[in-house]
Amino acid sequence: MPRKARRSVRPSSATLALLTCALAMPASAEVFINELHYDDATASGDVGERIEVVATAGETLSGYRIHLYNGATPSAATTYDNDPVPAGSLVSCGGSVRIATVSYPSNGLQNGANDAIALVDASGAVVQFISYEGAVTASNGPAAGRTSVNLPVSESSSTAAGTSLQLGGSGSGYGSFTWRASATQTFGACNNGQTFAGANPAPTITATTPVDGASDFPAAGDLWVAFSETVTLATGAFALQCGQSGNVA
Ligand SMILES: [Ca+2]
Ligand SMILES: [Ca+2]
Ligand SMILES: [Ca+2]
Repeated sequence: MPRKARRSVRPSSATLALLTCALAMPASAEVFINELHYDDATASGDVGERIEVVATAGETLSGYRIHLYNGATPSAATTYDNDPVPAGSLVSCGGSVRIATVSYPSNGLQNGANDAIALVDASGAVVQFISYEGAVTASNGPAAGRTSVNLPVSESSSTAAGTSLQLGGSGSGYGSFTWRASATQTFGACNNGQTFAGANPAPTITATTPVDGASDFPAAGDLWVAFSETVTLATGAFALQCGQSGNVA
């Protein structure tokens, strides 16, 4: 009588090697600062100061951090704070993107002139170094020696609370968008007038060992599953289901 056998499968080292080969990110994948608010007219102190980060292919933001630089001396800006970027969530803004927001206490972000923000990835590499109200050169921290890219827009002590500076436009990466003057804030959500091109499709399985329907797979053989992009596998993510048992070679 045929019987079904079912077992959990743990990826072998060979599996991991295959996954590594198959995991090239889409060329358009990019992580950047998408929105910020640092100064407003609230008499008791700025409110709702935040920095939003977007990952255009929905990639993980685990390990990313925001480092803040005081550029009162623009030629030698120094760090005054650094915080982790939260995991964020997937949001559909044309294409599906991951959006995460770092929130600060009142006056947690300095008001310039010349203050800067470094976005740093999990390996410690600076992926973006921008400033507001003037360029700076960092003298310490992860961006040491680098000169910032100054934003073309800024806020002031007369900026309305509840607004922010945001990237707008249509495209797939930072270069496709432009910074816009203060508008109603959209932290954690799609920016005003910003559309990401292309959906972010779910990963697909590109190859397996054994192939579907194989009849001669050894009982102790390694199972391989290759995906079209990076995936994180939970324990027991796969099971081998046999329609019929038989002799083991
Ligand atoms: Ca400052
Ligand atoms: Ca502030
Ligand atoms: Ca937003």
